[in-house]
Amino acid sequence: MPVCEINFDGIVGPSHNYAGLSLGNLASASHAGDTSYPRAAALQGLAKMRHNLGLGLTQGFLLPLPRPNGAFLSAIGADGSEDRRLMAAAWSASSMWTANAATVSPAADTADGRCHLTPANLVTMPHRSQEWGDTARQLRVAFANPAHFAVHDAVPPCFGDEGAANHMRMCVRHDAPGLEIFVYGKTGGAFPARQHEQASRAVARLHRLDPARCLFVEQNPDAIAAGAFHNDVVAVANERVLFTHELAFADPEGTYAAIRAALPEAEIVVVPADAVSLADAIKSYLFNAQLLTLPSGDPGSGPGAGMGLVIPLEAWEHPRVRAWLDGMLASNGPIRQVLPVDVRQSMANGGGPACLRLRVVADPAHVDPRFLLDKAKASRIENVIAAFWPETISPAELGDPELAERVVTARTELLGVLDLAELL
Ligand code: SUG
Repeated sequence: MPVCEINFDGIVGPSHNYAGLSLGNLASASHAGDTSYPRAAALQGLAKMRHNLGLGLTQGFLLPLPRPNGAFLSAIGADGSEDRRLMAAAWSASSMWTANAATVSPAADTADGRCHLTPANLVTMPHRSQEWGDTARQLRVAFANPAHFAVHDAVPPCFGDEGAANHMRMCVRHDAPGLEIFVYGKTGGAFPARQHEQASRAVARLHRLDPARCLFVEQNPDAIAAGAFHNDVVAVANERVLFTHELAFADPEGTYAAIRAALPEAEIVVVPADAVSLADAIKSYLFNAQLLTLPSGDPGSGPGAGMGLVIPLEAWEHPRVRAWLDGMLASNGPIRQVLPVDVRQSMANGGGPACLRLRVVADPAHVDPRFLLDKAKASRIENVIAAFWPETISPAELGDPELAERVVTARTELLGVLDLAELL
């Protein structure tokens, strides 16, 4: 099979809830305390995967992590007197946002010709800092072939790393050598800068990237302060195209010039703040989109032709964003299609279509097939979700032993139908 981009979506876990745990993530804060719909959330996520599979793309998935996390609760000596937010942290289904699972460098970029993956330590947020050990375990099963993959440990916790959400790769074609762009934050006003420069640099070294084909770029502090807690809330790249808000980077012109110097084929689509303000971009999640090279795209017009932008419905329904998108489509630029999807349950926690997927450029034949989706497997997953995922969870229920048992059973059933019980 040829090397291609495989999107690994996180299956939304049965404990999905709104606890308002992520400072700096405006959606998480504004939905704190709401009742969540885990079953609907997981079905929305699955529908997005089916949608992309239907475009003729290769689709994979990653499993929800074990929750509630008893090891975390014992490590903090939980006895009921602890802050409720710590209980909520142990129940979080945040591993659904697999853009934060790891940073991935395809084989074409690395000195040893293997695809390298480094799980993100996610240390800035207590609920997310618990993910990486189980994520690494899972990645080591999915990408077990040592001839083709290297799965590292996370970088040390003194450097915050948020994974692929702060990493973009540009290239003429997915299987060609790429320019890897690491976006870090220094400050974000009242909000934390979650990606540290030294974490990005460590990942680039671990992945044995060519320093001449790496860029380290500072995120605009104003963007973080406005709620862009990850760079993928304000920019997304695919092959030769960068789709970005004008205010995404601290030094936009310097960033574009460096990209063009390293990749003369680069096409940079900048959305100006007077058309879509930073606030509108963050509210609508226009940029938290999957920018995809469509297999059905215009053959013959060169590499990267026929790109589609999978956006959340919230962006499609936003009048100023819609006006900009209509203009973009009419201009016949590199992005030819806009494809809205409904991931509202995830969006209410600040996770759009791009947050829900981890991109791995590789030959699908080298990946453990149990992590790849087809129609029949999608139906099996759907049946388990429909039968076992709780319909609703209110934050007050977190900690309830009966609900804990339901959540554990739901995940066990899922792993069973996927023949992945070794990850229990
Ligand atoms: O880390 N939300 C996630 C959203 C992650 C989005 N990912 C990307 N942009 N790639 C976060 O802030 C909310 C959980 C809560 O409040 O219950 C949360 O963790």
